[in-house]
Amino acid sequence: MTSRRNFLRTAGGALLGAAVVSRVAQGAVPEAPLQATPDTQPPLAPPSGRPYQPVVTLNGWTLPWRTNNGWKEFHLVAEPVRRQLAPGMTAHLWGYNGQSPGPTIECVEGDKVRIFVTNGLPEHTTIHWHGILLPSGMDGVGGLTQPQIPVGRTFVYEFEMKKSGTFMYHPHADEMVQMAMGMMGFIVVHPKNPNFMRVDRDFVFLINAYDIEPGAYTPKVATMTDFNLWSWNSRVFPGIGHLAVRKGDRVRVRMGNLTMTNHPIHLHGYDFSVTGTDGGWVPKSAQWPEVTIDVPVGAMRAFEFDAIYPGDWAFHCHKSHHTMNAMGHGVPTMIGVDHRGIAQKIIRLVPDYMVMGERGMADMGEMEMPLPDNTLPMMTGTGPFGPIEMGGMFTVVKVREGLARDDYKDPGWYKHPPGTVAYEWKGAAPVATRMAPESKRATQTAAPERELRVRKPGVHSRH
Ligand SMILES: [Cu+2]
Repeated sequence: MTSRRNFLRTAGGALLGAAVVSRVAQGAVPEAPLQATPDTQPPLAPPSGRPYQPVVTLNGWTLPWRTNNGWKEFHLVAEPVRRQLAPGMTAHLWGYNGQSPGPTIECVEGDKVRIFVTNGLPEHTTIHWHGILLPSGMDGVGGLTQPQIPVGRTFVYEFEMKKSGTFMYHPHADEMVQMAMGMMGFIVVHPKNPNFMRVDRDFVFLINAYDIEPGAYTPKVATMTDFNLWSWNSRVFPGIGHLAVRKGDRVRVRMGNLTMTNHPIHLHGYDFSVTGTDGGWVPKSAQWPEVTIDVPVGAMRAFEFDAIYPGDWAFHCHKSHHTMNAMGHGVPTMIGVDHRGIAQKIIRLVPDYMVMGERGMADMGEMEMPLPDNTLPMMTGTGPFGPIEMGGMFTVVKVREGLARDDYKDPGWYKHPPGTVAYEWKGAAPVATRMAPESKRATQTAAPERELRVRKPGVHSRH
């Protein structure tokens, strides 16, 4: 984390000149810490106030605060940021305090919070506190409950956290653009009683999506549903952090969806209980079991499980397009098409043309394909047994024996006990009974003429 003092010094005149700031008795705006790395940061244990089990933000961090006369004071700076989506691709986004999403805000039920929001964007903004019960004038809807925050100015939001739970923040100003550019953040309000809904590990992330042409840096802001980068906290596999879990821990995962479509989020190896939404905690008697939880648009879900099964457990969105990166978008289906002869002719005209997909697309997982600068292969990542063939919304929950209570480092790949890995049959091959092959079927007398339209892979059309 770097100091924001330089920023405050240069922008100080504008900050202190804002009328809203002078209403605060203490006058000075708290420092706005800045995060320079997209790596998952260790949980921030509360230095003061009521105790709680802090959360871990996947590829993110928690915003430090100061206490001032009974108020917890935070400072968010909305600004353009550069976010690495995964090694090999950086996006030019808008976010808060150096990253997109912005830092997670953590506090405790009953806390009075004062959040300073400085606008370092090229246009006005606001912040809406999604799910928080607060005075109407603090709700952050530009034009409806407050004037927009002009460029270079700082506004102050003050409210009491009336209930614990899972919430988020995002602009309610030029919303389509500002959310497509990555402006959002997580809010966790911990229960006053630290034993209520207590867990040992508590992971949070926002589900977001971008449309960035291979080779470009800035998202297309008018895309409605056809995004090509499906991300968790503005990261895609293999850039999404692992969830390191100690065997025996009670684990909670909380997610919020700020994309234009629902995401059925699936965890392997476990069944889990749905324990919360952005509306509140689900009472024990009403919790229900799942292995996939659908997170609707503009909604949040929390689920919990006891980590009793060690292993490397895949954790991903179950829409298979959402576990592909940009180069997988708009690729024509070639399965069953024999284009040996035609490929030779095309290569004479387009030397870098590649034949692909005629036997499925698994080859893409290991293929060294020439990519434009600043994009990612459609499926990527390597595991202990070879290419993982995933992208987008995919990561691994790594349940291990003997981790320290506060150890979230990547424990490496799981060492399977002998005799517990799927294996190849080496005995005599059984004789399979099959339908007659297509060519021998009586009805098929002549093969139909095939008309073949060949497109180069990765063409992103129909927008
Ligand atoms: Cu999805």
